[in-house]
Amino acid sequence: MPPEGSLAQEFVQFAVESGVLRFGQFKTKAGRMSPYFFNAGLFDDGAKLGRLAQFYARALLAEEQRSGLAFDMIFGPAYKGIPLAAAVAIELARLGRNLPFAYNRKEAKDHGEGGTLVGAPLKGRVLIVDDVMSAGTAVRESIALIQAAGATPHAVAIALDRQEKATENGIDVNHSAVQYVTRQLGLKVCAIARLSDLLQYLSVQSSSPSSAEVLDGQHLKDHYQ
Ligand code: OMP
Repeated sequence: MPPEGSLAQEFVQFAVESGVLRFGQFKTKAGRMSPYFFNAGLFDDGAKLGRLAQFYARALLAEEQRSGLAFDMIFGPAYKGIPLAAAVAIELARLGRNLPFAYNRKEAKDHGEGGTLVGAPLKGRVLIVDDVMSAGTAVRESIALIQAAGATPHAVAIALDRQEKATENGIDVNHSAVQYVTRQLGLKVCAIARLSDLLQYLSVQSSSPSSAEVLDGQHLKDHYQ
């Protein structure tokens, strides 16, 4: 579902001003060259993280109104999803929605409580909170983890939907990662902003690269869906 326009514009501006959204030449995890990159790790103080959590919460509440989105708990995939999901859980609790929260370790712990999962037991309809969706690999890993624990991956909240083609076995396929996650895997996707919002933002800014420069990049010709 496309996010609410003004929320998305406000968020893109916040990401650019925080230095989280940058322009240049970047290589993505899927090996694609990109004219921009969103580094959520640069929401690197309490105020920025708190504001970011407010954007996620507003996008989630708008999605709830629009499509009846509902979930029983929050999951943050290691590493970057952990502080994001924690911040969103705190913000939702502040708004009167106190929900269980869990995250994973990348390496299993063989002492103490052991295992790879930390926090509340994974059960019911799980909301995955992560930073960005590009080819959809990260979200598929989270889905597998949640299913293996016997819970239901129900929805994904991301800050930015790059609107790129999904990959299967490392090869681009002819639908977007979000389409793949919604249609094939049956999850709802709630993005604060999408690439189209970034392009709209650039179209009214004079200091940043123009939307045409970004859109005409080879990356988008090859991978934009
Ligand atoms: P997919 O797993 O291909 O969907 O890519 C998502 C992951 O790529 C994110 O969780 C990030 O680790 C990373 N990423 C960014 O953080 N920002 C970007 O702008 C692009 C990527 C990326 O590598 O595609």
